[in-house]
Amino acid sequence: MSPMTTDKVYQQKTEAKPFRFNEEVAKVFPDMLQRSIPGYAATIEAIGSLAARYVQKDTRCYDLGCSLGAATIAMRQGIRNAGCRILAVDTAAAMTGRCREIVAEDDRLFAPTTSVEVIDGDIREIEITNASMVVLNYTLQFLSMDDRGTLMRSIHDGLNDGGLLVLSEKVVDENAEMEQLLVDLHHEHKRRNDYSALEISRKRAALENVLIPETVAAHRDRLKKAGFGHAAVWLRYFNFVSIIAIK
Ligand code: GEK
Repeated sequence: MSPMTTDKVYQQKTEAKPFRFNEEVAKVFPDMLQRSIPGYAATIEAIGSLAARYVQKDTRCYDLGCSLGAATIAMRQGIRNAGCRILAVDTAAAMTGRCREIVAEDDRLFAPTTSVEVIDGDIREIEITNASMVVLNYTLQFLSMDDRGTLMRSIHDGLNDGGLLVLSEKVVDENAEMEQLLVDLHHEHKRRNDYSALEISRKRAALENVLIPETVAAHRDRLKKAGFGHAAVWLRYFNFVSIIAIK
């Protein structure tokens, strides 16, 4: 992959606009995620390890809201069984275009056996079948509450028995004081990663009404209602969590 381009999106912005997954964002996206989401790299690493354990022979894996395909590549490198196919889905053409280039580079370098199909599509309309692993890495948070429930049920129904869901999300705390502390710690983390106070506040405003976080309890409840018997938070870093659920 080419060297990472630094995220300066909110240095340059003058007018306030809602956050969009456009070409400007796609160009700096790996840098943006690494510097903004505490624990992002740990999540990608764990997705590889989990793929090695859970992906069964001749099944499908889904990376829903794949962006540039970081989780897709991690799954592909982790998979130990033959006959698997990864479907990587995103609505943003700027993301899928670059994702295809990254997958092609991975094909060229490693000639992996697992095939990858990058789909320009809405994850609310994708049919999930014969799946042994589904990844929703910081994507569910962009859907409406109704769509979240419907998608979770269709993921559950499309997973084979013993199949795994990885759900990573930004969350809110039930307690206002704790929430303020976690938000402050996150902003301090971003400042340590060289974002200015102005960039942080502009990004925060842009994400308002675009990214709607819920509590961990709400996620657990939805997973349970969708039919997942077991769910565990395996990572929490400030107000970012990653949950695994097994069918
Ligand atoms: C990673 N998972 O690097 N259908 C398809 N894609 C969508 C939809 C939708 N309805 N809504 C949003 N997206 C990645 C990171 S980023 C996280 C995921 C973030 C897509 C959107 O276009 C974007 O690419 C992605 O979800 C969210 O592991 O930006 O905080």
